[in-house]
Amino acid sequence: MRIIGHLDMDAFFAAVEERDHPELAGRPVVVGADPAGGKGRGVVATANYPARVYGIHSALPISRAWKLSEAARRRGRPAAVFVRGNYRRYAEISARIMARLREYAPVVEAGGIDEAYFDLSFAGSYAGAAEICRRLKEEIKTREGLTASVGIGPNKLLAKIASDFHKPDGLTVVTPEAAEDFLEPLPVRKIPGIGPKTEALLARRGIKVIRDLKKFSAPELQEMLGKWGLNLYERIRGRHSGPLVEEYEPKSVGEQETFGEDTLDLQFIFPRLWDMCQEVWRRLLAEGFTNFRTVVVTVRFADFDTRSRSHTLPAATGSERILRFKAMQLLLPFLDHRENPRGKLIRLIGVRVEKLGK
Ligand code: TTP
Ligand code: MG
Repeated sequence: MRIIGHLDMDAFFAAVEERDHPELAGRPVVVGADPAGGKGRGVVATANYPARVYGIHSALPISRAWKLSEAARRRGRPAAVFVRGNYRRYAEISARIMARLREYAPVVEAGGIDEAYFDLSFAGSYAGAAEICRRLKEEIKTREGLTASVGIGPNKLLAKIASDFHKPDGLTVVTPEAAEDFLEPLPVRKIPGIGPKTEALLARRGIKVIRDLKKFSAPELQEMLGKWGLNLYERIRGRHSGPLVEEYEPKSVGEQETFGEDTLDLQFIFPRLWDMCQEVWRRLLAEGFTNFRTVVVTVRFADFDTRSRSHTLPAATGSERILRFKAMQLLLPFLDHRENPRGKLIRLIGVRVEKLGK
């Protein structure tokens, strides 16, 4: 019998800030870019639960978060505290939590800075697995002063959906027998892989919850969503065979920057791109890699329309010069009629390398 756990820290960055700064306790906290009195241009990394009550959440423009906080203040509610965030510190704490987790389970797959899958099959039963997770949560609480939510299920898919089911400080167990009933009332968006676009496409056909999706045959789903429809047919029935991938290797190294103002000024943009490539290169080496094969450039226009272009080289290269050259080649079409016929101004650019090698 396969039993998989998924752990996800609650409001991770914000929870670390609250713990490190007791004066923040109980207040709405927003970690992210400088709001600059409502004129700030980056985004929210995360918000704690009191701030989420105001409608503030990850990836929201920081200026919107500021307005929501101000609106709350005018209603007599406490204004949010905006914190820049200390990413190195979050990474350190994450590494410590992952190390603790490895003492509880033999196989751990780190899925991101604040989440991991782990194999609990050795527990022999769901009750045994739940007991292990209760102790793990307790240890994280006492030793790190942070709460985590954990899900347990027959595969990664169900474990992940279960960890999200009851937050914060939750523990949700979904046995194989209960899996289909557990999934049916959930919004389709809860299935990893269904993003806002697929959600909207399905909503137009009146499909809101997983139960609605189950009315369609596998070929019908394929018709609707392409190849991924077949995969989805299995997923909404709780079936998923993905193995845990233990060795954690960064899949990519990237940098991005939101400009102080929207621009199409090449004299401004190119040096920024240059610096970003330099920083990507520095981090690639710092992570122990020496080469890459793929370069990705992302552009976000002033209207938030966001696009990426990538190029994979025929062979890996260890040249920073080639990184700069390729990044520039990928960016250029966004600056002229090829990808930007209406001359929209650019808000953000990003550079990322993938297919890393040593
Ligand atoms: P999440 O686990 O998605 O969010 P969370 O831990 O803040 O809140 P929850 O209780 O709902 O799990 O992401 C983990 C951290 O990753 C989060 O604290 C900040 C960072 N992050 C970003 O920087 N930008 C983002 O868009 C998201 C989603 C997360
Ligand atoms: Mg989290």
